[in-house]
Amino acid sequence: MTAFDDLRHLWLDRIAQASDEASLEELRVAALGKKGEISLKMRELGQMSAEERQVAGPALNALKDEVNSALVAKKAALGDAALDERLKAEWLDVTLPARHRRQGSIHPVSQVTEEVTAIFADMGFAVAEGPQIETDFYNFDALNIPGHHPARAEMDTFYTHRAEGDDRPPHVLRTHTSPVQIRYMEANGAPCRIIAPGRVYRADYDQTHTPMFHQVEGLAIDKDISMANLKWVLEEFFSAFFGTSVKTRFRASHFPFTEPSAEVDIQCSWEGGTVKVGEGNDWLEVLGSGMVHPKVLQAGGIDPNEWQGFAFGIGIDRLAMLKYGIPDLRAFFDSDLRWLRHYGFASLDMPNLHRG
Ligand code: 2U9
Repeated sequence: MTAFDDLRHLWLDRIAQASDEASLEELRVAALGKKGEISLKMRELGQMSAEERQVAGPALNALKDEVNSALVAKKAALGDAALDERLKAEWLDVTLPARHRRQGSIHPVSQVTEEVTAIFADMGFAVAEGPQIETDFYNFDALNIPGHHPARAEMDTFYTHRAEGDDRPPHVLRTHTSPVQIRYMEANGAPCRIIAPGRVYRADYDQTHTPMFHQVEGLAIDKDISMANLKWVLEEFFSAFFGTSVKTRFRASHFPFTEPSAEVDIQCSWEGGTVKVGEGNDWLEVLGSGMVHPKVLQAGGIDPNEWQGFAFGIGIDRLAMLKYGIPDLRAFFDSDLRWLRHYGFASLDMPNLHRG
């Protein structure tokens, strides 16, 4: 069968010399495709005599199998070689340092809110939250600030717009977080011990006021709570927050929602234009407080003949400025990246809160 031997050598040589997968595919079609040389030879078997076919049939089949195997093997070899080439050309130095990515930072207001929350949580206060857009009932009436009360005007309230013909009183952007506490009293009754941190809004803008700022208010209601408990809680709080023992001074004051009411100063010193908390003979006003007014308890659905409690309100932004020496309140809300990088905190940067 020299003719088949020639054919065999011819195709095995061609396959051996194929340099890429495309030319190998062309060879496969030319040999074994429908009109391929070996396929045509297979068809010729039909015209052969039975004796001739008995010899040529198995030889052609063997040739077809051999060429097919050679094609498969060559295809795998070409694939391996291509992969080797790529692996040689493409490489990665896994020892190189990672590309630098700038990290964001925690805003001082968020940081201080976390710190304040952690300290009060330690004293058994839960955190309550509520809507920033309120009805005038929750923001004012329930807090003993009726329509004609001067405090309404004093609070520089932002009012929402009402559609023509809608005579309901407009909603307001809450001017304090007190409505959160009214809602909490309504929902949970007494006793209670909560703080309400969050954003509040007043139409006021100058060096010490921004139209949005942050407060944390506290409320503790029980059968025998007094101003003495309030003083202890506040001194405990300030000492933990500033990391040093801090004395407080209560001055009689007036708020519609508390009776009696007190403004609270913390002990500080002024030296070279900088204020230091917890030392010296000066005083710094930082918060308002008092015993919750009976009408306010009533508005929250709590019987003032059975329960009483204290409440207080602190500006968070002011606390942040004091603790971290930040001079300008307005910079808090400028979103200046250089400022944020300078005054911002790393995500796990929780100071050791001093327990006195
Ligand atoms: C309820 C009852 C009473 C919260 C209080 C103050 C006094 C106060 C200011 C401090 C600095 C606001 O951020 S600030 O400008 N707050 O002086 N806040 S008593 O009294 C409440 C709250 C809720 C139910």
